[in-house]
Amino acid sequence: MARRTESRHAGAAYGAPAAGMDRTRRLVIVANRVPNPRERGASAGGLAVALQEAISGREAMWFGWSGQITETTATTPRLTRHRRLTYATLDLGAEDYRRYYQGFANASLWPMLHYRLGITQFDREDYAGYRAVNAAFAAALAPLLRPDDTIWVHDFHLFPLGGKLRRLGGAAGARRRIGFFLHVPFPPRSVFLALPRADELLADLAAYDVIGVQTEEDAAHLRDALRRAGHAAAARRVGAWPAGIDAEGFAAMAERAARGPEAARLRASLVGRALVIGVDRLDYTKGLPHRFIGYGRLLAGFDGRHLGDVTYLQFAPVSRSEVAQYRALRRELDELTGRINGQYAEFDWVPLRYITRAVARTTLAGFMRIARVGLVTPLRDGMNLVAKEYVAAQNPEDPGVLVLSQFAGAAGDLKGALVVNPLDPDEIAEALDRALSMPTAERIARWRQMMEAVRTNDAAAWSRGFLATLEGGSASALAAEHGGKAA
Ligand code: ADQ
Repeated sequence: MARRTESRHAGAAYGAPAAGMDRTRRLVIVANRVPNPRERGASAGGLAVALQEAISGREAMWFGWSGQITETTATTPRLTRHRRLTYATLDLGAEDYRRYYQGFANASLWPMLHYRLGITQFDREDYAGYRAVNAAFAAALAPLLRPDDTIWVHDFHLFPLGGKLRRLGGAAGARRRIGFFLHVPFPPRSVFLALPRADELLADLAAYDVIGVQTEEDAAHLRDALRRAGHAAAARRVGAWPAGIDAEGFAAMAERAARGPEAARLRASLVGRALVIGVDRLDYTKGLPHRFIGYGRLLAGFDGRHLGDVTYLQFAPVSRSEVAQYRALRRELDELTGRINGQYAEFDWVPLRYITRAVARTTLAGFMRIARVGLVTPLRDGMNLVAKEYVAAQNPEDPGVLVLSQFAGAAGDLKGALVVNPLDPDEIAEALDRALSMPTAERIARWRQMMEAVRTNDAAAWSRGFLATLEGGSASALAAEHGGKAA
């Protein structure tokens, strides 16, 4: 899918075929968060893992927030070099953190982009703070840039950044290649436009040379919104590149970890029971309450045959706990866990093990391999890398079954999953029942299809596909796209 999109879209946008990635240019990655240089590898998060391939073999800089909160937002980035990669980080002032990050990014954009208008908030001062932090990022980044850098901006925190960088850079800024990738869904235009100032955000997106999203559905929504807001040229620069993982690397890690001491402890604790695993951030987009209720129905129904026979292990590290909805969700899950365990547990069996801490990636990989079922049921998700990690972690001779929401971007690729509507707890219970009794031959056939997709649309294909389009277009065509501003 990525390859097809790339050539069609490169041809349509620039009138020239993509010439491929240009590793002689420096790659500048801009994202809200910059990984800690000391935490590279095993404990790095989804974005960091996905971008490893893009960074390797070329000079790169990663610019963004340090994760530190100080009195006022810094104006000069802190630079740390690690081989050919420079980390450039800014501390955020407390007020900026509250308005830009907790406010507009997490309480306005995040719910709206996940189709949750009912809990979408809007506050003009938060929005002003969001634009101010984007301006501050651009002002701090501009002096570090070289004329032929390729700039790749990530996610909804930074919609305005590209336009701000162009305005700061004069003629050089207009010529520079700046791409944007949205990791979360892009909803239908009518949902997007419900957010005040949505038209300004669309104009922000129109400043980028290439605008990437996860799926063709997202791309269609974004093109429609751009076109009807008068940004027809920008609509032609939209393409879909599904984010992926390092499939072979994760598989090897899972195999190794499944032989380690933690996996042995987990296995011993199961005493032969089938394991269902869930791995998510504690977020209301992940559909956790419906999932817990679905699991409760599995235990309550099906002639009681799953009672005492299955254990569900859910990791859900607490995130964004300053936002009210997240605190409410935590209370709801605490209560559901108590109710399910109170109702069904035996003195030697706890049906639901619920852990609100993060775990090391290697440990997770090993646990995923032990699990008979991977339960991934977000109400809406850009892609969902956990689904792909679960598939990659499996033993090819005795793989587990993936139960997957139809509303995760990953459902487009992973046809071998048992696909469910995450709003229907009974459907989740039925899928779990089917997964737990699925014969080996069917499990293998389904897993093979999924593993093939995870390998094809891996992290390397994602970043290569996007960057080939961004770096392959000719400079004059890009200049024409931006109203002929380039000299
Ligand atoms: P996220 O919303 O963060 O990413 P996801 O794609 O699931 O979601 O990636 C999460 C990563 O964190 C995975 O690598 C997972 O293993 C790890 N993780 C999750 N829970 C963990 C835990 N308890 N302990 C340790 N690690 C844990 C955004 C979008 C997604 C999109 C990605 C990549 O919201 O839809 O797939 O970007 O584009």
